[in-house]
Amino acid sequence: MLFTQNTIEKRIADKVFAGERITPEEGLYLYEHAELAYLGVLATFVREKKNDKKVFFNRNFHLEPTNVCIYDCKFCAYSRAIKKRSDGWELTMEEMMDKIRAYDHKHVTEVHIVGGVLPQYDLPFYEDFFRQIKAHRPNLHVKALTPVEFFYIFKKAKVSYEEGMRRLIEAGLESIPGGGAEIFHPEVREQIAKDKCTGEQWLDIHEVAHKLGIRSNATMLYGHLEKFEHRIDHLEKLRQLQDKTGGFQTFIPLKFRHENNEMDYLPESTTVEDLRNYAISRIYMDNFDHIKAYWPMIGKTTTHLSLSFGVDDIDGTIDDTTKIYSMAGSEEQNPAMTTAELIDFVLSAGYKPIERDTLYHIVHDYSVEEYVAEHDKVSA
Ligand code: V47
Ligand code: SF4
Repeated sequence: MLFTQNTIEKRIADKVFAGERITPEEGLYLYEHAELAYLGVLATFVREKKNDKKVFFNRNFHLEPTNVCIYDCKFCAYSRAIKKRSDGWELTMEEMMDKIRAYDHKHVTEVHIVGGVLPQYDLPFYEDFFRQIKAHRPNLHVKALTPVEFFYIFKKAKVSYEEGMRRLIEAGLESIPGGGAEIFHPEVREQIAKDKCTGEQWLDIHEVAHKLGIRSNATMLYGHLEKFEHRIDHLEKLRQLQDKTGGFQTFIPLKFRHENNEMDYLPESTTVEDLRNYAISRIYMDNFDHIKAYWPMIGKTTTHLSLSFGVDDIDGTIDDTTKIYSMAGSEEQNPAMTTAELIDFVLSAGYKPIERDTLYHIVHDYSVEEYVAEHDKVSA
């Protein structure tokens, strides 16, 4: 039997099965004491209640205008300082539009745009870029920028968060990815990402976006200097904002990868800790519909396992050109899975592959019988 009477595990399990929210103290207890198998049972219960056996993926591509950055986050293997800018890339508008046009005849529904922060990539630049994308391909969803960039470009343009966000939405911005969150708590943030926007500013900018009708994601960079208390503080702040706005779609835990950065002396978290973290996130974030494992970062094997620990979204791209993780030591040096591979990947774990658009409308259900029969024939 997994639970003994009158234990705190039993109380937490009763709450989760009854659909009640667990407290920060209970969340901390789970991080400090709970075993993986127990967490898997609870997280799977929540996951199946919200999303049954569905595993969502979408067809997108990444575009990174530059990897040169005025900031100096200690965990970042990807950026180059301005004084070393010749080692990096800085795309012009024309080069960026060429990258958009390169997907003209491919079935993609979303472009995910993030990168380093540099003065030439300012508010008018991004307004112009988003307008050009939408003029060229109106149905391509623009998911772009994080509060790290928003904070900088709004300040430079001397506009409020609200005015800046309105201008970008008018130009074509449709949703916001989850990056830049790292760990909100200043005790940790000041050590790993001290110059960029604070945790409060990150949350305020997402709140403004939600109020203007934009959906967004949230991340947490874990497995470095933070303690479990800092993770719970982070989850709690997101859960509170979600209660207020309902604007978050997905929570994405990001495992710290330690190669080629200033924190390479730290060991990486174990796979068991990664799975515990997915499960606790699923249990704690009761007002988030989705938990995503970003497979180019965590690797295919852990992603497969994560489906039994609360994860229902694997991002999934036909061509992932992001360098953030391969440069920091991820198993996936050239992350790309074809749609057929991705579907196999999900079916072979016993789940239902569902292609979604950015806003989780179902584009195609690949679990229907004809497809599974066809798939079995092909793989036989
Ligand atoms: O904020 C940087 C992280 C994030 C490392 O919203 C690192 O759909 C691990 O947020 N080890 C950017 N992580 C990426 C991001 C993201 C990715 C995929 C999908 C979505 C989404 C969002 O990458 C940064 C930072 O937390 N990061 N360096 C590293 N060494
Ligand atoms: Fe710049 Fe982002 Fe890297 Fe920080 S994580 S140095 S803000 S590119």
